[in-house]
Amino acid sequence: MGLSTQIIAANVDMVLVIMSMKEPEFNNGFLNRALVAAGWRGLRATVVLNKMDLCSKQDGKLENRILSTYGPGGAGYPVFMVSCKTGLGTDELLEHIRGLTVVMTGPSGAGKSSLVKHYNPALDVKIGNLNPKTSKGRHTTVSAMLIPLEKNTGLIDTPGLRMFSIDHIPRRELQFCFPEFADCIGNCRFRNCLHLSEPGCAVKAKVDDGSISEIRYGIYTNLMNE
Ligand SMILES: Nc1nc2c(ncn2[C@@H]2O[C@H](COP(=O)(O)OP(=O)(O)OP(=O)(O)O)[C@@H](O)[C@H]2O)c(=O)[nH]1
Ligand SMILES: [Mg+2]
Ligand SMILES: [Zn+2]
Repeated sequence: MGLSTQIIAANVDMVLVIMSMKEPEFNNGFLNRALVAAGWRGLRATVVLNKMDLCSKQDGKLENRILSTYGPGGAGYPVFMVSCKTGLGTDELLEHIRGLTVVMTGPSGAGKSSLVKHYNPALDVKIGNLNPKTSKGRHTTVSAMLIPLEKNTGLIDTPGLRMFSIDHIPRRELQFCFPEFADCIGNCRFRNCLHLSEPGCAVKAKVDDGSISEIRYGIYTNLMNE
């Protein structure tokens, strides 16, 4: 069962992509694909970086890179840095999803069920331990579950995924899954421009002048070349 099946099951307003900073290690490829998949479904997406309590000063560089790539100034997704362990950032996140039904997705072990438990400690939700050798999760949650948090707010816990498949998205449509490209798509010299190496490309021009993140553009071209 993929995200799409779960989304049909409930009227979902937003996808929360829950990634851990560590244990398991932050996974660019997962996040990139999850954001594309959400965009393809026409869903708003929010990035949640969990396990901030495991981060030290040395991780500041990674944090800044993630923020500038995916957050305001980059792709423009809301980014929340949280810890289910200490509660850091979780009030702000709750404020962000208030009144919405949101579905969580993320790698196994990222802390999706822990977030549910944090908001609703009385709930009998299974939290898994990690494989000590790989620091990966053990696929503890096996089916999707809608947890009502407060009036009109619902959080859908789902089984962790190994990877997000975006194979169903036609190549020429991938550009529409990058929200920061939206403003200039249509301004390219060629109508069917794929923003790779065509002359007069408006997307490429924005990359060159720094208004589209070079890292995000690189993510786009890598996914296009796969
Ligand atoms: N240090 C730390 N550990 C956390 C945090 N959040 C969750 N964990 C731990 O991460 C492990 C996995 O947590 P789960 O909530 O079961 O992860 P999940 O994303 O639901 O995993 P699946 O159900 O397998 O997809 C558990 O050992 C949690 O205690 C956090 O903020 N900090
Ligand atoms: Mg779980
Ligand atoms: Zn173009």
